[in-house]
Amino acid sequence: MGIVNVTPDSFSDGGLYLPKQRAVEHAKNLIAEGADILDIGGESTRPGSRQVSADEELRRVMPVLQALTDTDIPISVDTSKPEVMRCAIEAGAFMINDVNALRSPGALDVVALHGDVQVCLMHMQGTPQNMQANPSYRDAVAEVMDFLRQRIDEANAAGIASDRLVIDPGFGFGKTLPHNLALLNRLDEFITLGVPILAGLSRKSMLGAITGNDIDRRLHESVAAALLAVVKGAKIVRVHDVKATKAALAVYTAMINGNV
Ligand code: HH2
Repeated sequence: MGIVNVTPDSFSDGGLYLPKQRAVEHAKNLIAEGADILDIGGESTRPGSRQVSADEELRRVMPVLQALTDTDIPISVDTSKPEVMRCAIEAGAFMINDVNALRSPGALDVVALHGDVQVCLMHMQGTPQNMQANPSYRDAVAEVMDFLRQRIDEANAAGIASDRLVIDPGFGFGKTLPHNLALLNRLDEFITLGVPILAGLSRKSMLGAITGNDIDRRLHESVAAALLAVVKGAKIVRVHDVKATKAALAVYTAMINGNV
């Protein structure tokens, strides 16, 4: 899953793809590099980020989504707002990627009403505004799993079948480095929840905390983290650097298959 951030303030590429034409160009580059899904987002969820209105988010996301409907790549829209979800689905989005796991009032209903759209339910402790202030868990892996199990149950109860769901532990969303590392190391335990796992580790500060590298120099760490996530059971990895990630995953796939 290649990331297309149509925002002025995303943590690694804020402002780069805010003009529509640049976002579309970037999206087409990611497709050429081998992305299987694109994830378009119009609101940064970095720690301390400013929330934007639904209107502003729609102004950013919809023209890019509409410009990409002639490509046949599945498009995910990264949003927590029911109004943005509805417009995105009606414009042909294949997935809603919700860092708030459909907890916003009305979100479950919008997705339930549109029977073929997929949805990613992500775990976050707190909100982007306060999540890194003091993340705390008794047992991060158990608590994140419990949360996702409950969100799967809520989605099912609202009429969203499990074959439409993807789960994500939410690396960096209300977690310290040890929490993030435990989640990565034990990602395979999430397989027991019975729906595919998505992992987003690309360029995140947990990687910088390990190597000391700045955001724009975390390619190697990001590729390693994506590969580890896949080895531990992730079916989708959300990345900025598609080409390098695809190359690493090709080596893994060849090893598993015993051939190319
Ligand atoms: N991470 C970010 C945004 N959306 N969605 C899922 N499912 N999983 C993630 O880990 C995830 C996500 C943050 O990364 P990015 O989009 O690059 O930055 P920003 O939120 O600042 O736009």
